[in-house]
Amino acid sequence: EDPERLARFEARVAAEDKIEPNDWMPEAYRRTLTRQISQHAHSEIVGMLPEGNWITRAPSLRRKAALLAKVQDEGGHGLYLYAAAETLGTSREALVEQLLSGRAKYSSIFNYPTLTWADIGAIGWLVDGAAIMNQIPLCRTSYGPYARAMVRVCKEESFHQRQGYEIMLTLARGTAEQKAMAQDALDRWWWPALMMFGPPDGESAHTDQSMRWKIKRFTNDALRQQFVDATVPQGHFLQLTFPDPELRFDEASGHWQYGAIDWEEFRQVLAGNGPCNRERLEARRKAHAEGAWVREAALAHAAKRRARRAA
Ligand code: FAQ
Repeated sequence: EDPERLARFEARVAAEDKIEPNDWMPEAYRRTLTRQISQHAHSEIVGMLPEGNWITRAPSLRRKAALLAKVQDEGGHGLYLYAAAETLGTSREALVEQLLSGRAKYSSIFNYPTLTWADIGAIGWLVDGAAIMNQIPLCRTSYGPYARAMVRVCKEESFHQRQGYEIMLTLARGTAEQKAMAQDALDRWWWPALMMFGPPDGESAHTDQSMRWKIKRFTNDALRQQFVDATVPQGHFLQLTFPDPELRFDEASGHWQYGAIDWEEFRQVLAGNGPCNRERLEARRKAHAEGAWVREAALAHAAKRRARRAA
């Protein structure tokens, strides 16, 4: 790679200039962004499945309308992010094919099942809460189309987080049975939510380079700590208990200290052995196959219009 062009690129990144699709960029920058943005898009699309499972069983019309809107937002985020990834030169068809063939990753969190209605509350509170913590800094990421996409996505995520927390609050103030459901959901989602931030900094393959390119603005562990600090008081307000006997406030640092994360579980989920990996990919493959006629019809329609315009 031309050292002069590289130096110019690095100077622009250092000056907080946004890199745009037609600008020169190092191939490795393009590759890692395509990887991260497409994994993010896949996560949104696969992330519709655990919650979609509860749309028909939401306990009231109001809850159903809010959940339906949330899941539709996630579909929108996915499409928005695929479009941002495409500006880097890989087609959406190719990216989707990487997901369906099992070669591309998507967030580990969506391989866990939603067993009760309280899980919908816990997902909004914890999973969207973690997503916001990770995505607010991405509004300042160095690649323009990704940064701009994140602004809108974050606004919608904060509505998602509130609808989840409000479900938790209702359950936590409800009957003993409802409170037990809320506690059980927190017990099952807490540790997987902490894993969403990725491996510890010492084992993170991409963090150093991505921080230098200002793709990532904080490390995985820094964001995980911010999330714990923000979320523990919220859980205490609900009068729920975190499934971590080592969780304690450290006066000296001003942070909540947490116990050891089971990274073996994380590795297993990434390797395809989580509780729902197979089911999730199966659902996506089926939806893709059943949507083939829509893609064919859209192409046929576009071809007809082109022919009419040419005539
Ligand atoms: N799950 O070197 P690092 C949402 C992979 S929120 C699976 O640290 P990096 C909203 C990583 O890709 C969820 N894989 O990697 C929603 C890499 O593998 P590779 C999506 C993970 O990229 C809410 C390897 O491990 N959000 O969808 C995970 O620097 C509710 C080494 O890791 C985003 O994608 C994981 N948890 O940092 C929807 C945010 N963690 O590619 C529905 C954007 C790591 O070398 C309902 N992404 N890996 O094969 C990011 O900020 C970063 O990509 C990180 C990982 C922080 C996720």
